[in-house]
Amino acid sequence: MNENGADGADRADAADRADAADRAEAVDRAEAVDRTDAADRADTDDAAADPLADEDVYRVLGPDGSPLPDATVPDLSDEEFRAIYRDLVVTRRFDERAVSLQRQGRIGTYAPCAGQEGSAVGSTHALADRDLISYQYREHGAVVVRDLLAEYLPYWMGHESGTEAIAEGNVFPLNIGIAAHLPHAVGAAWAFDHRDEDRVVACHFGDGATSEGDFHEAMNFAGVFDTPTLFCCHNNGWAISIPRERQTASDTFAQKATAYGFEGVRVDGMDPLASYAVTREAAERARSGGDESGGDGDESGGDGSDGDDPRPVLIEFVEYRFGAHTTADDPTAYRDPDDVDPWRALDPLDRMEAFLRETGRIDDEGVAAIREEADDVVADAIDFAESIEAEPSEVFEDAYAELPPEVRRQRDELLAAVEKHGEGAFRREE
Ligand SMILES: Cc1ncc(C[n+]2csc(CCOP(=O)(O)OP(=O)(O)O)c2C)c(N)n1
Ligand SMILES: [Mg+2]
Repeated sequence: MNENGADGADRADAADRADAADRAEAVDRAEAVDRTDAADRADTDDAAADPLADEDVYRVLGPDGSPLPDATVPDLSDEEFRAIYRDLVVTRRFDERAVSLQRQGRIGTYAPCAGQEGSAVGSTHALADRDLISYQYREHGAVVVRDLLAEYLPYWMGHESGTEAIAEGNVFPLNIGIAAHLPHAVGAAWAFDHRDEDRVVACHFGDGATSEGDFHEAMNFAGVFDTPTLFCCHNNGWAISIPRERQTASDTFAQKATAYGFEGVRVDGMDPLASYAVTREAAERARSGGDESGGDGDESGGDGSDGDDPRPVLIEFVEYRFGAHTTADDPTAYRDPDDVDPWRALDPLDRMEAFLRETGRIDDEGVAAIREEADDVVADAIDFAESIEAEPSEVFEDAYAELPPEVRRQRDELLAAVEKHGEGAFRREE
């Protein structure tokens, strides 16, 4: 019997009935989820509406940039405070221009970081240059602090050289496969420990990454083998359209460290000075097990360590992404634009600038000079990146020391096609 015959019609009917039943069940399930959601939202709405509601989040600066009454302001020189502000401003300027370049077709998809500069910049200032940074794709501020913007921007234009160059500044290539870089970061930290190199790894990832197996495997390994790893979890409230309350039933992301036998701390990621202070302390703990930073003499460290072994730390940076997930995303499809306003009031640039002004470390002229410098640094990076000639065969260069046969075949095919059709056939017409 062919598919137009009676058997076919019966089968189609049966399939329709099954579909209808499935749909009814799916609707029931969705309604049940919605009901639970509504109950959950009642719990979480307070925190979303008031970013300052959580009291266990470490802060140095209040929302207006004044140091909080009980806070310890990090012991930095005026120059160092201004350098943090300068890097925040460069990162914001880079972000604005990168989004604009994408809209003009001059770079590919880009992941904006506005709102999240404080954690990336503050935490990187707390590290030594020799410490390794492994990041997801939104922590551009870390690259700015390492002074690698010009080398890095080409990545977003499709040039492999962009990821190769930043390795020189101890920054691993960014990672799009969520959480896949965490085991590598832990491996690098373990190697530092084995070689008695005094280096830590700061590994950045998002709240969404904590739902991946790689996160748990990396955390477990780090806890068991005492690797000097800082797990920098950027809780920006969203993993694309998935809100934080659908990501985990844990109260906090920091508490996940408890299960792996090490410490987890929460810090305001929109407070650059708090991000600095917490990372500094965590890095000392990761280097030495904390003894140098005033340990209490408890040999066990209370966390399964042997006293002066390096210990990993999980830092939960509580923050918010002001813009879209990437330039390919429309956040109005899943969140109310008004929800962003309470977080905008905590803008890390405004708070840092207010702090510097209030403490007499900067004036109008100083702010204007830094903004001008930021415009220039970013403009120069764009000029540099746009001057690079595309070389498609670069994609084969840096992943393997020796190309596997299948990848070698693909490279040869590309080279043969370039030979046959000429380079121009592979370049975008201007
Ligand atoms: C293994 C894997 N699964 C899914 C995706 C698609 N994806 C890209 S970004 C993203 C959300 C990640 O959210 P989060 O870790 O919170 O980082 P954020 O984008 O908020 O900085 C997802 C699911 C991916 N890149 N890799
Ligand atoms: Mg996120």
